[in-house]
Amino acid sequence: MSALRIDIVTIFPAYLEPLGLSLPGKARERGLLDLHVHDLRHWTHDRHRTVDDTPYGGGAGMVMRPEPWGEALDALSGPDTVLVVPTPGGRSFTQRVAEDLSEAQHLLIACGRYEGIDQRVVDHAAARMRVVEVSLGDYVLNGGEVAALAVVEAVARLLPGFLGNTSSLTEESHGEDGLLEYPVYTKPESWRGLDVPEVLRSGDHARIAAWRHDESMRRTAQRRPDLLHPSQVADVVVRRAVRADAGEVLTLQRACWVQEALDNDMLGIPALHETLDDVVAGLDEWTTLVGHAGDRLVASARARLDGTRWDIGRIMVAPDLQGRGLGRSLLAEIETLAPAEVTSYSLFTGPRSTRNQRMYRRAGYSLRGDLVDLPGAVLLTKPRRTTG
Ligand code: JD8
Repeated sequence: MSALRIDIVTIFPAYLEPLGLSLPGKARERGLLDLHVHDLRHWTHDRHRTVDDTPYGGGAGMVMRPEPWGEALDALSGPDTVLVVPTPGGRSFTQRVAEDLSEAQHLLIACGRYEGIDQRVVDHAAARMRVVEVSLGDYVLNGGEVAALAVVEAVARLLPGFLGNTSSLTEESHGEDGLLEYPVYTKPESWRGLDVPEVLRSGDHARIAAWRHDESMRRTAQRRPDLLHPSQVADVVVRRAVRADAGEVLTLQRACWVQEALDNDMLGIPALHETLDDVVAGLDEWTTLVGHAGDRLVASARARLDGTRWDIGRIMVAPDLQGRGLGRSLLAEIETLAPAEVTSYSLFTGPRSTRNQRMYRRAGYSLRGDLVDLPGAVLLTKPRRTTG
């Protein structure tokens, strides 16, 4: 098994020195990782070793010049190279992406600075190699180096033969079951009046495993309901709606939209005034999911194609079950039903539906302002993340 080669290009090579320590350091010692850090200025030819210039179209800040990057990528890339470009606009860097990158032969990580790298560098590279643009998270950093540190550490620890017992890989957060990790304890048995849970001292491995799973479920439902399939939240079974569901959907709709109308002082909301026939027509026109807790219909959501946009709507959760993340996981579920041509998702809500807006933002949607064809409603959209 040949080592994974990683080349990192940056104008701050010293920023990557920590990679000589801890995990990546051990991976290098064990010949699992062949890591090289390069100074971009090596590929400049002027006395000032210039890597930036003013932006076309004006605006604040400077942009990284394409020429040094072009020469650097020419020099460092080969047939198996995957170009990894940290950028705020990239797809979220997740455990899945780390697992994907850990199977590559060669990663070339391009760390930008200033306002970013001239777009033609990535466009030119994309015609020659696989390019994966990643974002560490929804906050703004000053450059790509921090993301490069995270990518190398997350990938290095997945390299075969790196972790002594791979079982810990499956049990950790975002591991195989995608749940958050359970709480961990070590000696002493009692500390400052706080005791280690009895079950962990019982030696009963079945009980311990069950306790740990329940703790993971509880934490995930509380902190990251988006990581849960709807069926894991409140034991709700989700399926495609059929005409026979119309009556219950109408009931749920009325129940949910009374609150929405009151919150937004918008008694004119169409959903509140639809008839059973309207709902049946809607079930024919929209891709609709319904969620049942036992035989009670407790949630629904729908979507339809609008050009290349997956227009999502009517995300409804029975009032007594709201706040558990069911709406969030139903939204994630209906996003997965988007046809191939879809490039973005859209939904709208009331200008004063702050809880809805907060949930949509947490799900990656951005406010796009007022909805022209529904006065008083606000539009939110999210780009569809393409698998790099
Ligand atoms: C690469 C330049 C700075 C970004 C003007 C501030 C990743 N999650 C993340 N947040 N920010 C980055 C990131 C920021 C970068 C570069 C990654 C290259 N900047 C720019 C645009 C606004 N300055 C990131 N991964």
